[in-house]
Amino acid sequence: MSAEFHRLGFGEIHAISAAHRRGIDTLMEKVLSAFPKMQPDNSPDDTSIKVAIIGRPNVGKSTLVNRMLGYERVITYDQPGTTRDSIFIPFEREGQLYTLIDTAGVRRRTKVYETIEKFSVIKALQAIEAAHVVIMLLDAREGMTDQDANLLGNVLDAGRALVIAVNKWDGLDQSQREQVRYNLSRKLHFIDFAKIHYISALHGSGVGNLFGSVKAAWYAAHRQIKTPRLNQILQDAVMAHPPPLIRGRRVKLRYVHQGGHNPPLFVIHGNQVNSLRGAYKRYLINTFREAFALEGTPIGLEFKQSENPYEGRKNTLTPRQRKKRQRLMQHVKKKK
Ligand SMILES: Nc1nc2c(ncn2[C@@H]2O[C@H](COP(=O)(O)OP(=O)(O)OP(=O)(O)O)[C@@H](O)[C@H]2O)c(=O)[nH]1
Ligand SMILES: [Mg+2]
Repeated sequence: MSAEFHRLGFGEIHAISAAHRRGIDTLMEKVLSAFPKMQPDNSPDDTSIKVAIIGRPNVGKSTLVNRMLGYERVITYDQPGTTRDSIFIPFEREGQLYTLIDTAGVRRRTKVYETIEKFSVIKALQAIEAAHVVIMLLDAREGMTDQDANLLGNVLDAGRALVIAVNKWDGLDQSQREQVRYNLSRKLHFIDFAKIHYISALHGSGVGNLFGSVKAAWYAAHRQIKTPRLNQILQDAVMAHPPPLIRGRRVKLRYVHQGGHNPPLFVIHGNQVNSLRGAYKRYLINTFREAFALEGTPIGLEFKQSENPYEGRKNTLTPRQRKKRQRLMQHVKKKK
């Protein structure tokens, strides 16, 4: 049957059955492949820093994108839901290539908007995935809501470099500003690595400074640190504060190397390392962060028992981040 159609010379022929959904997927793939991809792919010649701007509807994401670009590229409007889909915009600033990703605001969960809500969350997650650095935009007049905390949790889960920008700073008087600063510093206590900027996307104040933090965060996330330097810092840290005794034996941290980047992952070999608690891990993370100026990026730690290097090969990054997220959520809900 197909062969007969072929003879007519129409080009490629797909045999389908619409009623039985046979061959439809292949057909759709073929049809869609003819269209250009919506997103720039991660080709090696794309050296731009990809920056996703995320936040609730109407916080001023598109206004910020325009302000960073220096011209009106995307539509802004005083109504939630103005931006409907992620938009990738390449541009250059002071010799550095960037791709800004304007995203649709993540909506509150309601029955009526359920489909839109799901769509916007999926789109935001994809933008976070596609980005090197996320700028999380908050509304100064509303502070950090549960929705913001959820979204931040997603950024932490993805291990993305992060800059926080508190927008609409122009509308606040001095005492309101102090109040906002105070509330946020308490609520963002668990994300101590991210720089916080107070900006007005509308008037432009503070926007220029974002680029410095974005670049620093990108650099920190991609940095490769030499093993001897790492070990020197580890030994100094252990000397200054020895790890705890477990069942009468001291936990030994013998050796460290970098196991990955974006985010940086440090793999530490030693004895009884699985008994190490959160406080000591945080101490090590803070020490590495300070020693190597790892600003704006989460840091992962992985521990390996020296006796058997293949035992307990576990990536502690994701559970840590999940815990961190839980703590953050509890914290936010408590403070409400
Ligand atoms: N006062 C003040 N208003 C701002 C600021 N930034 C944005 N706005 C206003 O906030 C409204 C929403 O701005 P948008 O940039 O469209 O917001 P958005 O986050 O892109 O919204 P969605 O696309 O719907 O998610 C507009 O009326 C902006 O003029 C700011 O810094 N100060
Ligand atoms: Mg918008």
